[in-house]
Order: sequence, then structure tokens, then C-alpha cells
Amino acid sequence: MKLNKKTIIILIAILVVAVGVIYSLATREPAIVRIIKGEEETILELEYLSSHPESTVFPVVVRSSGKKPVETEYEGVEMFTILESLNIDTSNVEKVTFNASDGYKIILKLEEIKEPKNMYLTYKRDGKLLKSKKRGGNGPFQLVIRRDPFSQRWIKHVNEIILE
Ligand SMILES: Nc1nc2c(c(=O)[nH]1)N[C@H]1C(S)=C(S)[C@@H](COP(=O)(O)O)O[C@H]1N2
Ligand SMILES: [Mo]
Repeated sequence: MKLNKKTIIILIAILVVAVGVIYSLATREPAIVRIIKGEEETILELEYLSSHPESTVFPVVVRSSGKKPVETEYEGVEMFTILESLNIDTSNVEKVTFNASDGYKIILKLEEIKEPKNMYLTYKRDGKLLKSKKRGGNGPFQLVIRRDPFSQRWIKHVNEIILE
């Protein structure tokens, strides 16, 4: 085979694309949340949330740092409802730790999680799936606290929930 300039450029282009595809597959963040209670681990998948009968759309004002407040609509399921529907026994749980893929962490009391219509694990904003951190979004899952007006305790990129 004659390796002219054009062939070499095409080969390099194929190589670059292949490396890109392999890299993005290898570093792909799966759209799941691991719910851990002692030795038990439950995997929560996006499809489970999005097809949940109690998935709801609710309006909320987002005050992102350095930006004007914006009215948006989030879609998700109440955190306590999720635990109940997964049959996770919370009778002796006191605190709930939310870990995010960027290392951010927040600890909430189970009582707070139980407050009606307050804490939602969300997966859509304004009708679109939440993008991952890598793609510049707040997802794939974000804990939205409706009665936290300045959203400091909202947690982006939630990937682990630990019940203790
Ligand atoms: N995973 C994760 N969640 C987070 C944060 C963060 O750095 N990482 N910052 C918190 C803070 S301080 C605020 S004010 C809100 C909104 O942050 P944003 O305006 O940068 O989106 O998200 C909160 N949740
Ligand atoms: Mo903040």
C-alpha cells in the first residue's frame, strides 16, 4: 500500500476518533445512584426514577451564583418516597449522607428527608434530562430542596446515598 499524505491524514483521523470513543466509554459516568445501608446496596437507575408513578414536575426558583434568579421546572421523586418504594427499612436510620461525583457531600437528618414535598431526587430540568458534570450539567441526578431558597444544600451529581 502506498502511504501518500492523504492516506496518512485519514489514518490519523480514524485513530483520533477511536481513541476519543474509547476514552469516553472508559470514563463514562453511569446514570445510577448507589443507596447503601450497612451491608445492603441498592442500585437506583434513571429508568426507575423516570418511570416512577410518583415522579412529579414542580416549579422552583434557581439562584445560581452570580446569575439572576430563574424560574425553572424540575422533575423528580421525593427522596423518602424513593426509599419506601425500594422497600428500604428506615426505622432505625438517623442520618442520610449524599455524596456527589465531584467530592461534594451533605448530611441530612432522616426527619428532614421525611418533610412532605421538600426533598426531591431529580433527573430532569425544563423537560430535559440533567446532563452530567462532564457535559456541563448538574446531573445526572440532583437533590433539590424546595424550601432551601438559596439552594446551598442542593446537591448536584449525586451518586451515592448512605443511610446510617
Ligand atoms: N456536587 C455539588 N453540589 C453542590 C455544590 C458543589 O460544589 N458540588 N455547591 C453547592 C452550592 S455552594 C450552591 S450555592 C449550589 C448551587 O451552586 P451553583 O450555583 O454553582 O450551581 O449547589 C450546591 N451543591
Ligand atoms: Mo453556594
